[in-house]
Amino acid sequence: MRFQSVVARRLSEDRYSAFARDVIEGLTARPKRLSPKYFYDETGSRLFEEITALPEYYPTRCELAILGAHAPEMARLFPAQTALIEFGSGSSKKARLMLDAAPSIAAYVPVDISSKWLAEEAARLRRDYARLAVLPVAADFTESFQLPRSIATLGRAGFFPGSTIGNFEPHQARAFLQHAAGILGEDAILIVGIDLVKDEGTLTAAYNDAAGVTARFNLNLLARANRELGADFDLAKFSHQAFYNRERARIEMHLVSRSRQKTSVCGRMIELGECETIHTENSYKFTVESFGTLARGAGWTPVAAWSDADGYFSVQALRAAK
Ligand code: SAH
Ligand code: AVI
Repeated sequence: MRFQSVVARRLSEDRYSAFARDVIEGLTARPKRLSPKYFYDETGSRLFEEITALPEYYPTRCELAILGAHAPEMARLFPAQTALIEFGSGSSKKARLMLDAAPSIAAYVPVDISSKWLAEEAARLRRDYARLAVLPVAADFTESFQLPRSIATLGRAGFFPGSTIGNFEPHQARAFLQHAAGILGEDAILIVGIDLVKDEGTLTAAYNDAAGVTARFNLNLLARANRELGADFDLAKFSHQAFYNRERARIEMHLVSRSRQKTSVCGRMIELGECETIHTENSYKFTVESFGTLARGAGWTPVAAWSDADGYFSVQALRAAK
């Protein structure tokens, strides 16, 4: 226990300095940018959970429906005695559908950057799945991290739902898929959720909800910099912006400076012009074909795909090429 708390503290100190470095680098760049991975402190994870329940945010509902109907077919692709490794596990709600459908899963390894949220969800899972080994890993999944030693004798299946892969640039998505192949090993199966290209109205509404939760999620980046870095962003001086960039098939989220302003982060002065934006997230949308090309380019072979009745979302099963 003592050892665990030292590890957790070291992880959060590393995150702190990486966060400070990335905020200063991103806000002194042109155009200004911040990485979406920093949305997810405890407040951000809670706000994301609120987003998933919004009437406008269709991806979670669609993917839950697909998994509800097809998880047993996906589970049949897993090796006997599997460790299910989820990249960016959040509330683990979708993993629960996989666990319920797949008696072959002996261990569940949720990997997430939001360490406190992760620990709480893991405790809930242990309570609800008494015979399952729940082995959370607090890590940035784009970097190398250690898997628990106790899964060494198990097969491995990867789980990457939520269209979190859409938050990467295409070259990063490819690099991530290669990285996941290395983690999961030869002949592994990876189940990936992808949000599909659709009409612009549906797409933009999902990121501009009437209740303003997505705006609060976006602004939490600055609130987090205030909390953790002693920055002095006045949130009232920024507005949320989300639009569909059709050419690049992505939703872009920005924070727009309402006026000319100066703010300080870790002793560095940051200047923003009126209407200048901080680019906070891309959420790429795919077609089944465009995702297939991406996966093949990263050494994976698509072996099955499932969709919802509206064709809004797709869950793909990939097998690592030998
Ligand atoms: N899989 C869940 C949650 C998706 S939200 C679902 O489908 O509903 C994205 C999740 O990925 C969040 O929990 C966030 O904390 C995590 N995340 C984002 N970037 C990450 C990174 N670089 N490393 C590890 N986790 C990350
Ligand atoms: C986690 N990720 C796939 C979400 C998305 O849709 O891009 C994050 C999000 N951003 C705004 N709303 C939800």
